[in-house]
Amino acid sequence: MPADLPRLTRSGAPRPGVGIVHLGLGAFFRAHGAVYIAEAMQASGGDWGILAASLQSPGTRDALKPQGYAYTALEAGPEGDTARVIEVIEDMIVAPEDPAALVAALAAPGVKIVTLTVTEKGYCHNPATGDLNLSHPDIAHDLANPLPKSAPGFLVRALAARKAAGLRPFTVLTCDNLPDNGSVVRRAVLDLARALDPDLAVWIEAEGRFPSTMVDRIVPATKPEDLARVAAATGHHDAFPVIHEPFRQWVVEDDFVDGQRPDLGAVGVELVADVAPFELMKLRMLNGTHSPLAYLGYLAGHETIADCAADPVFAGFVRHLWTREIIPVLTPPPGTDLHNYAAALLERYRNPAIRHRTWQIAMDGSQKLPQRILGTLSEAQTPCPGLCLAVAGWMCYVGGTDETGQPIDVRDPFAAELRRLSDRGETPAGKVAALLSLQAVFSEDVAAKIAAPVTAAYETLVAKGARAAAQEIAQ
Ligand code: CS2
Repeated sequence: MPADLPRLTRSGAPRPGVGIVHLGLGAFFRAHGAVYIAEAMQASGGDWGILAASLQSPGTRDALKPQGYAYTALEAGPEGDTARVIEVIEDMIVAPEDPAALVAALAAPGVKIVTLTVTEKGYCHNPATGDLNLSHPDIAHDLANPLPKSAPGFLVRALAARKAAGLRPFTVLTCDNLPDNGSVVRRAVLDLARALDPDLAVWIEAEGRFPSTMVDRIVPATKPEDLARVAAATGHHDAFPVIHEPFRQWVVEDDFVDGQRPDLGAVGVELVADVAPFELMKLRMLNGTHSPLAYLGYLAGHETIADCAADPVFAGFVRHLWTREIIPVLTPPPGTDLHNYAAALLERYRNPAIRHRTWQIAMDGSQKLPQRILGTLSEAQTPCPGLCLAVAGWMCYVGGTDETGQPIDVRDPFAAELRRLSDRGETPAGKVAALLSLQAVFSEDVAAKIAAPVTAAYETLVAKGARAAAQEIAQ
C-alpha cells in the first residue's frame, strides 16, 4: 500500500488484537463500518481488529490478501475525489473452504462482537413474516451438519462452542437494511438454536445481545474501471478499492454484551436507546425511493441513480413519493425534519461522481420490497399511485424483458418463481394477480389493498413506458 496516502492505522503501534469478526465482507462494510471502527481505534485504542469472513466466494480474499488486507477508500464528492488507506482487517477466512476455522475464530475468547452484512436474503427468513425459513436449503443443511453454511448457522454453532467453553457470548451487530434488524437476526439465531439444542437457546436468550442499527452510505459495487480511477487519484494500484459518497450515518442501539464495544461515539456514531424511527426513515425514504428509481429508471433506460436524478421527470417523481406518499405515514426521529432529509437525499442521488447502477439496486427485490415499499403502502390512508407504480415496475422488471424487448438479467433468490408467475398471467391483470399471490413477499392484506392500483399502473407501463408513467405522477 502506498506510504504517502493518509492512513487509518495506529502507525508504529503493534497491530490490534482481533475483537470483531465480520460476516459477509462486501464493499458497503469496507466503506462504512470498517472505517468507523478503524477511526474509533485511532481515537481511543482497544483491540478491535477485524477478522473478516466471506460466506460465499474467495474473490475479496484473493484480491486483498496480497496487499495485507489494506485497501483504498475513495471518497467521491461532486468536487472531487479524496483517498485514504484503511487498515483494520487483520485476516480473512473464506467460509466454504474451511467452515471449522470460521467457527473457531468466532469462538475465540478475544472476540466480543460479530458484525454482519450478509444482505437481506442472508438471514434465511421469510421477508413477509420474519420467521426463519426452516426449509431454506442452507438452514436444512445447518440443522443436519455441525459445520454450517448460513450466517445464522455460524452464529449458533459458535455460540454453542462459547457456551461449552464457559465464555461469554458475543454481541451480534447486524448492519443490513432491515427494519428492526437486531430482532430479525435474534429471531433467526434463536429459532435455529431451539431446533438444535433448547438449552443453548435459553442461554442465548438470556445472555446474548442483538442491537438494532441503521446504516447509511451509498457505496456502489467496485467496478473494473474503478481501479484506474483510484490509480489516477493516488498514483498507486489497488486490486480492490472501495468508492463511496461523502455522507455517512450509523445509528446503533447501545446494548452490547458487558458493554464491550469500540469507542464509536467518539467518531460520530449515534448511540441511542431506540433505533426504530431512524431505521424506518432511512429504509422508507432512501431505500424506498432507490428501489422505485431502480426498476422504473432501468426500464426507462437510465443506467445509474445519478442519471435518474438528473432527469427532471424522475426527480419530480421521487419528490412526489417523499412528500405525498412516504412522509405522511412516518414518525420523524427526534430532532429530524423529514423534508430536509428528503432534500438532502436528492442531492446525494445527484452526485455525478457516484455511478450506482439501477441494475445493482434492482437485485433481490423480493427481499427488499416489504420493508422499503409495502410497509408504507400498508399504512397509507390515501392512494399511493407512485409506490403502486414502483411495485408494477418491479413486476415488469422480473418479467424479464425491458421496454426495447431486450432480456433483463434478473438477480433474485426467487427469480425463477417470479418469472413463472409473470408468465402465467396473460394480461396485466393476470400477471399482477399471479405475482401478488407470492406470500413470501405480499401479505394477504397488502395484496388485496394494492391489487387494483398496481394493475392500473402495470397497464400504464405497458401502454406508455416507465418515463411517461412516472411523468403522470411527478411534481
Ligand atoms: C441500495 C442500498 O443496493 C441497494 O438496494 O438501496 O445499498 C443503499 O445504497 C444503501 O442502503 C445506502 O445506505
